[in-house]
Amino acid sequence: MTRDDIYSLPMNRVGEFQFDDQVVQVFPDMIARSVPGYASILSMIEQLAGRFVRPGTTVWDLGCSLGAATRLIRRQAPADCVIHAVDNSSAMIERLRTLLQESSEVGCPVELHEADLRSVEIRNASFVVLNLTLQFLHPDQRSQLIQTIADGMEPGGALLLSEKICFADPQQQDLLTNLHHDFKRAHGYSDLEISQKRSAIENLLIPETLETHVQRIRDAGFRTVAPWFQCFNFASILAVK
Ligand code: GEK
Repeated sequence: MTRDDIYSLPMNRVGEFQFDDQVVQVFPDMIARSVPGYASILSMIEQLAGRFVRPGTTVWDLGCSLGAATRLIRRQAPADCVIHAVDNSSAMIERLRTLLQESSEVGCPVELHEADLRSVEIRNASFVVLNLTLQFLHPDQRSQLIQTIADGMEPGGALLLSEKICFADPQQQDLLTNLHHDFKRAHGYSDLEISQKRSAIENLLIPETLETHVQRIRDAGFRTVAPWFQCFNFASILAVK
């Protein structure tokens, strides 16, 4: 795994973060050292796939990056399912295509889509994953996407939403932000790297509160909405239609 040192040297001007070739090279290391609980969430996605993916249905991994969730879900999916892995970064999709071709893993078909997740037509879905992706969509566009997912899902199907979250209470916000930065430091990021990455991503990744996410999912018609995981300022919600 190539180590992420993209922000290790001082930059005159920190440009906006992009999911380009440079990021693709280091992505597994970057996400593991930046998102507390990432490995635990992935492992639970596999467990949830075992429960919710139904024969003859579709599965959607929206903002799939290098397909970490897709590859785990595939282990659990019946052979007559189709997993749709969607990402609008061509660098991510091309690398995922290569990883799948080189892999000896077998399972149901995986269709790769280099596309904006707002443009996909979801039908006959039993399991939809938005693992750390909704946060990159403008907040005004989030309800429409969640409604599209709800409408395209079979009764009993599940949505897994993981996000970086924020807090209404300023003291809680400060504390959990500091704990997240401690996590990054403990995993080898310097203060310079933390601060330059923050500048690169702050206008792109817009966190909302857990309550806002839960309400939006309820409003879309999911009958059970269960926050099931939180580590500092990252949380994951399971919603069943
Ligand atoms: C994982 N789920 O490893 N349409 C499609 N893709 C998008 C859009 C969009 N509008 N906006 C962002 N992306 C993965 C991790 S990473 C999380 C997800 C992170 C894509 C973007 O190209 C990137 O690959 C992914 O969403 C977010 O389980 O880097 O913090």
